[in-house]
Amino acid sequence: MMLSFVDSHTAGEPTRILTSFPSLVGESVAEQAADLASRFPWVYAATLGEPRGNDVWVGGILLPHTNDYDFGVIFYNTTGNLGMCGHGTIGLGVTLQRLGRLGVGTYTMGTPAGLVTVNILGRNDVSLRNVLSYRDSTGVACGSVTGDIAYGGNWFYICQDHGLALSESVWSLEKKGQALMAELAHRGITGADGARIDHVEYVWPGDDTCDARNFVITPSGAFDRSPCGTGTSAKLACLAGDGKLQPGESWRVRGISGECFEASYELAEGGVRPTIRGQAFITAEGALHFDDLDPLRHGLTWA
Ligand code: PYC
Repeated sequence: MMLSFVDSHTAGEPTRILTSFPSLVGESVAEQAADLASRFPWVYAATLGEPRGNDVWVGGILLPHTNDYDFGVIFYNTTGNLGMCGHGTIGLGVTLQRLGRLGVGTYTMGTPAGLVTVNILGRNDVSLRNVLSYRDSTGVACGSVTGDIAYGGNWFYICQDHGLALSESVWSLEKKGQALMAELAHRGITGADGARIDHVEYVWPGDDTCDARNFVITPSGAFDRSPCGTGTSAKLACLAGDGKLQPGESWRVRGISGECFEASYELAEGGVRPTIRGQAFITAEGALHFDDLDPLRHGLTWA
């Protein structure tokens, strides 16, 4: 079996878009994502994990257009499906330009989390108007820290009183973020309707070049090299709730790679609709090979 792909990075965070994939069953993107998980459970580790990648990668399976949207996508990481992915959307926009399928303009994108508007602004420049984002609870204690629980297409625990320093090694921050994520699950702290919190976002004050810095742990346990589009969306919902950012006001967040996303929001029923703008660059394209004779064709997973 062979699958065609295009790779890109958005602020250092890699995205691998599969441009050929067997048809998935389901009316909605959420149903097709469920079909992917049940019939192709190997795809997560095989297309993103070792030996073809590692747990930093986010993948996307491109779905054909329907009457409801111009194109669809199921984002995933090495462990399973993501509801949405902001950096992946910016990477996908640049990938579709590279393939000659999109030019500068505005398009609708179906995702399991809902409809997203994608604006191709230039060759490497993309913005997205994300799904409804909202804060579910504020000041939730977990051990020695407190955090807001908010949704931006995925569920986040957003923590500012962590006492951590950005000068600390990324591996140490990653380990602490993983431990906090495990502690949230252990204590039964969830998003709305018992949704699993699968991202932890540490936030620091900004400086004269940005409004905030962040460091985000993703469901695979790896840290997001970019400022995380869905995490930025969740944070915007919190800033709006606290009256610290007005609708339409620009907010700039710098991720651990040093690159920034520009963000703003509109008020919407039940929350905010964030707009996130960033840049992505193509890094590779080709075909993944899965040789029937290769005992490790479905990738390596470490316990
Ligand atoms: O940019 O939304 C994002 C994202 C989610 C996981 C990794 N990146």
